[in-house]
Amino acid sequence: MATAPPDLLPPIVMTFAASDPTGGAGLQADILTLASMGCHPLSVVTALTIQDTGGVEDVLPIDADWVADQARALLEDMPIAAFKLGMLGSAEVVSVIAEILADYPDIPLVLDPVLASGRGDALADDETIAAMIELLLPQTTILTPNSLEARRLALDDEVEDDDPDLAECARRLVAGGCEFVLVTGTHANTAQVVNTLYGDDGVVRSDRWERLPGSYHGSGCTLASAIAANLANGLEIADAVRDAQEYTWQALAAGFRPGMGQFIPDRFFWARNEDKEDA
Ligand code: PXL
Repeated sequence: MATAPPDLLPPIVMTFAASDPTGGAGLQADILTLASMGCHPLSVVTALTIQDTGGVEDVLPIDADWVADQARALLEDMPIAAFKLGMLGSAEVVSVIAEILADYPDIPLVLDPVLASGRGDALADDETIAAMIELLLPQTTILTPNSLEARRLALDDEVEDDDPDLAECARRLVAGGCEFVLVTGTHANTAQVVNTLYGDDGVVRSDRWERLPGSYHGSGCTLASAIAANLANGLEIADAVRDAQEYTWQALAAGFRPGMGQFIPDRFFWARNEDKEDA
């Protein structure tokens, strides 16, 4: 069968994430964001969830061999421009993903360390978190924790009353092997949301955004996928991060509340703007 040359393809991004049937977060959020930003998403399912816009009811991790086989089949068939990792479900799954990624060291990797939902449901156990730090961090181009996740990942269990500030957390995470860390400030008690990108030499850029009212489901997944899409499209890291924040802010500003719980970002806000203006 004839195949299109790579330069005629949209950039292909492979996401490893858990299904969120609401379409708010997780795999569905990644697919919507990547497609909206001009990429073709390949979706490797790491877990299933039962949830509505009010909260997560249950999680079923997918067998690690099934995760590996989903990815390997795609990787042997198609060229990948970027990887994005979200909720991974178990330490075994983290381990097989790390093994696969080690075969593709030149492809940018965005790691969104999903530890809990925005509503507080735990989405990673201690063993999964430890595996992420040990096996994935050293392969990561950019890690995108919120401030709570940054603290959890950077805290030194051996030190009594360890209380690093966010800059120190970022320094430790870069020392742990990732190239860049974008710490998001949605959980901070500040008038504006401040997101800060750190690299080897400290702060690379810091961006401030008007804090939107309401509680959003899937903002972190949207931001991390948008960064992956921008890297796949060839942007440098600082530009990829800036543009992805702009995209995410607009998706949140256009968010809607389809049920009784959280708001969902509208990742296709640009496709609907004209209708709104005409109305
Ligand atoms: O927003 C983080 C997240 C990621 N992935 C899945 C989720 C959530 C939050 O609920 O359900 C599947």
